[in-house]
Amino acid sequence: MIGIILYKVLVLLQPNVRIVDIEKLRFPIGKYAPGEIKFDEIEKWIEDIANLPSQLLDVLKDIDVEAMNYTYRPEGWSIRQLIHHLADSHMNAFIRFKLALTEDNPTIKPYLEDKWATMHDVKEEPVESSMLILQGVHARLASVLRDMSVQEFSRKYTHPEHGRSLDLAFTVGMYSWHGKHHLAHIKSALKFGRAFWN
Ligand code: NI
Repeated sequence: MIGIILYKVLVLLQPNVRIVDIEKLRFPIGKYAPGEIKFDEIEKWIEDIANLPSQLLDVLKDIDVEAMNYTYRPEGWSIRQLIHHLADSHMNAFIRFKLALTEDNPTIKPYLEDKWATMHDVKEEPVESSMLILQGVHARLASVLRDMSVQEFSRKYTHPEHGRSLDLAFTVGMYSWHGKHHLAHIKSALKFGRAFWN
């Protein structure tokens, strides 16, 4: 609430500045919408996934505890929540890849990310534990992905919410995008500072 009021004040104080587009704050790198996927693209996505933990550590290295509360849009998640959310999401991702590589089109278990993101461990705990999770999970996931044959990227799993099967090529791209998407949120939050404080 306070974040929204501050945001409106900020906009009112800067009438000449183009009103910040909330959609742009929400999707700083755009949405994930791959065209026809080529194998060299997949190789790049795998490296994105391998590199995410070190990129996060780099962005976080000089920030203090207070800055962990900064958010990238009014009512958006804090930097602390974003890091813990990445750990929650990518632990699930790792399991989805392993299931799809060892079972025939398994149905995966979705989870309610908004509810996970407002639990005590995500809202209050320091991010070090999730940085360790991300370092471990991304090292393991990169190892799985680098060992996959071209054919294995066509393996599928079923997402019961969408009611459709997704293949692993699409999914590698999705998690590469997901890491960059939230990394961009963290960079925005650091830029905006207390503007959207909540
Ligand atoms: Ni997310």
